[in-house]
Amino acid sequence: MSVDIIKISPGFEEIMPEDYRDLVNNGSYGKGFSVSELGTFKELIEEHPLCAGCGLALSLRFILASLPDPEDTVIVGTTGCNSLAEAQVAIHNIHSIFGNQNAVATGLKRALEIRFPGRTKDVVVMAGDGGVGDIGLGTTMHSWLRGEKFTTIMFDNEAYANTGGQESGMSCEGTVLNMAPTGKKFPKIPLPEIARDAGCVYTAVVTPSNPKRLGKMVRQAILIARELGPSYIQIYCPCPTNYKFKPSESIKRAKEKEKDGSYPVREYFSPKAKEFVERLEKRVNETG
Ligand SMILES: Cc1ncc(C[n+]2csc(CCOP(=O)(O)OP(=O)(O)O)c2C)c(N)n1
Ligand code: SF4
Ligand SMILES: [Mg+2]
Repeated sequence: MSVDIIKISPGFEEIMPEDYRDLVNNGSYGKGFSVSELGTFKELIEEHPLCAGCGLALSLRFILASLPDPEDTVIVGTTGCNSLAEAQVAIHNIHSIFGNQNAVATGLKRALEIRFPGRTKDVVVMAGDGGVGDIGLGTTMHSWLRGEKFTTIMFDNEAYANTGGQESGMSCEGTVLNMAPTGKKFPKIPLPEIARDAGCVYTAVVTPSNPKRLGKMVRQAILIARELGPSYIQIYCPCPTNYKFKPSESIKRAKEKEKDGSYPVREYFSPKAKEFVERLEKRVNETG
């Protein structure tokens, strides 16, 4: 739970693998790097097993590089493609039973407040559209309705990808997938709007086509959740494997969906969240 945990005990520097030394010495722990500096520090994610061109893997990299305090963050995940990558992440993370992630995050956030009074510990849920918006919707919604102070991030690949391509509530109407051969009969769930009505003080809908924009939203969402209440980020994650396009076309696809209106990038701030962000920005401008 602290940067001290990853530090190498005196006398063991020579024995630890090069990779580990690199992470401790050059990683983003405690240094406040931003996503635009990727490539200048050791990343928090190692080689992962996700498919080539996976928009979810790319988004995860950007999120990890944007966490305000990675050393004081706990990720709560659940079954889905992202859970296969979370084992490679050098941040504390919990794998909860499918759909339970926001209930687990609630308990964890409250326990951390009791265990570490006066210290900031960020809890961030990261899960797929099936986990957040379908099978876990009950726990997701109730954490929002209770005003729990953590961020929920949905990797929205518009399918149950991990299980071979079923439609999800977040698939668009008409979508044909391996296991939805006749096309989805219902429209996409308007979860960002539901999140707002359920009490999220900040919501963002975005794609990984612009890393800086995504990074800013992630940071904002976490800082707002610390102070004010639940925040929600929904990231379109192109899935070349299930949607059957070339891995090299993922970013192009994300940009097309932004442009054609099927994935409009947008943000909502409650009045208090707006005020909070303006204060933060003012402070950053004043201190340079
Ligand atoms: C309680 C429970 N129900 C169903 C499953 C089977 N299951 C595993 S992953 C998954 C779908 C995951 O979809 P999503 O959350 O969108 O993640 P993705 O694989 O698309 O990243 C399902 C239904 C399970 N593991 N546990
Ligand atoms: S199936 Fe899709 S979402 Fe899952 S790892 Fe492959 S490209 Fe990514
Ligand atoms: Mg999915």
